[in-house]
Amino acid sequence: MRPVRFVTAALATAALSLPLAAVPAAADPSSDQGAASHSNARFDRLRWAAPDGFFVGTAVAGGGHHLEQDYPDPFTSDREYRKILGRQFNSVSPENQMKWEYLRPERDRYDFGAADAIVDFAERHHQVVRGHTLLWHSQNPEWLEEGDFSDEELRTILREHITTVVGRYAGRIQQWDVANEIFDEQGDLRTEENIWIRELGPGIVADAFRWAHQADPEAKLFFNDYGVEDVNAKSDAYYELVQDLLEQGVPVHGFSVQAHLSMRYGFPGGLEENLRRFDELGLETAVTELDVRMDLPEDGEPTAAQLRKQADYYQRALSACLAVEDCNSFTIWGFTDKYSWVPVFFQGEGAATVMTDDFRRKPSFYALQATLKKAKRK
Ligand code: 9MR
Repeated sequence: MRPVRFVTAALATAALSLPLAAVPAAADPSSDQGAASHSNARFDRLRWAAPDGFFVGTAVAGGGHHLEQDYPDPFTSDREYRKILGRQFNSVSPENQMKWEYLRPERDRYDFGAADAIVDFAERHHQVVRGHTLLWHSQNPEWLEEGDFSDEELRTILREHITTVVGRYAGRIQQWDVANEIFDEQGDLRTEENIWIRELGPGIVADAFRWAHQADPEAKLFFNDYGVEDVNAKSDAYYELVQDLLEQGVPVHGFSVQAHLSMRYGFPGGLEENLRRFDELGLETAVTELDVRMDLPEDGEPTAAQLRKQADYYQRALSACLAVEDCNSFTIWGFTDKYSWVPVFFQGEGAATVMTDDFRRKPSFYALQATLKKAKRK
């Protein structure tokens, strides 16, 4: 079968007709000297298209579901993947490599190997890093979840973890997802699932922010969750909590929406309004894990209409963020379908990212690129 070329003629011409003078000349380590394909040209990159001070990021594939797939570790083994990662983005988020189960194989042993490699890569490529995550109910090591600790011990374990991890990367991580997914769909705290809240009470969340702030006063500290794109019970719960914490002087700096979207549902039309109400509280906001999954036809290939609809979701999510003053960070949860978590977790769904398995650009890639360029010109 002939591979579909997703480049529309109009977009390709627009990109190629840019004056060469518009292309910055400074050399950087992500320079694509020697690369033949126009798709690697500097002016063609999302990070170049982004307005000043706006970060366009991706998750860095590794750990988690990747371990069960029949390919080697993407970040360390896939050269093509690494090239695109370094060239297209100016922000990266470890997909799994900074979660507890990776950083803390044992109570008294940290393993920073994979996380360090990502932070080093990011610095070489002039990228910022979003740290993910410090307090969560999932992907915790067994010794922690099954351990028999007193409240005091648990508190010490969390405090040491945050101090050690945030301290290690102090000055090198732009934003931390301090607390991840602490509310359920109804807007109730996960008092059963989340070991910290269950054992130590809700006040531990504020402490986590305080400890993180002590360890790195520069890093912006975020609440991060899925299903909070719209104004709804869950995002209302964050809105209340954040106001309460700010009144107490707790160092909370940001609220971020993951945005794992599905074409089975309409686009969350309240996204901009929702981000704006947090912005008006004085917080930064961010889109941290965008992908847009779809039901795949029998042959596994999305139709042109599906790809157009997907591009529209990507464009609207980015536009909502760009429209809100302090929404400066926009991250997609992987850039190639090859490594997406979606088909592993949702049977029959997939094609959720902006590039095909073999890194061909989908309409959603061009939608992001065009939207960034338009914002840059303003
Ligand atoms: O993409 C991650 C995948 O590799 C892991 O197997 C999975 C395990 O929970 O976590 C995925 O990332 C999640 C992120 O850390 C938090 N928000 C939801 C993401 C998708 O599940």
